[in-house]
Amino acid sequence: MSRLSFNHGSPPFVPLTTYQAYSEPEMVERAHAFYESMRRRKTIREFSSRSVPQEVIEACLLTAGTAPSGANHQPWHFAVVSDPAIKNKIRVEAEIEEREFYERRAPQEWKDALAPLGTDANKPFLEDAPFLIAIFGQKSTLMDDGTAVKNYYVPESVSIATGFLIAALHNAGLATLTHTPSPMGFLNSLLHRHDNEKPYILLVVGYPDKDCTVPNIRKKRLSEIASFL
Ligand code: IYR
Repeated sequence: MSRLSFNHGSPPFVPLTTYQAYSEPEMVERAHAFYESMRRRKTIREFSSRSVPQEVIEACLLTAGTAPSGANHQPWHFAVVSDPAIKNKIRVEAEIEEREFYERRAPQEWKDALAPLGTDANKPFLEDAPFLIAIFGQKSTLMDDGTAVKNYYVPESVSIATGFLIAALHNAGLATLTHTPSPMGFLNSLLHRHDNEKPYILLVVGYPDKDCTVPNIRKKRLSEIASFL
């Protein structure tokens, strides 16, 4: 039996009381309304330094924490950074890796793929944006007695929670950038995270700068992303 306290309820099964049913017309309306909201989300790279209430971030993290996960182990940790000194250290370390990436490591094909996005090794948003959320996946959950409980489907679980988080932040009126300095092991030492945790994404969160522009790119049509059999 799992030793994780959050996976032990008494009684072990309870009636489903949270499910909300809608009529078919309501379902259609809600599905379209959510799409109309989500399709306005754009990844941005030019952030305003305007501050964001921490309560908004906290509520969005609670939403992320509702994500499904392997064996309900919830193998994630969100390190929320607003301290300018820590943001500066993250920027310095990230730009070292990014310069290496753009000047040496990245194959030409990868650089060609990134060209339409206009990215480069300079990452001012890591200091401009009010919040950076470093998202870690936990290979195991460390118990108070020092033992470790193995986690399952960690990348899948962390990615789903990250999707929930991005949607929640967008819904709250904030913009994000899913930044992936590679490698980003420096986040463990800067943010004091144990090495059972692997950084997956550095989510940059805030308001768009007033002169923010975005690449003129499109999402695939339904027929390009789905088949019905
Ligand atoms: N990590 C680099 C490169 C980069 C890679 C991909 I794939 C992107 O979609 C965007 C950027 C950077 O952040 O610039």
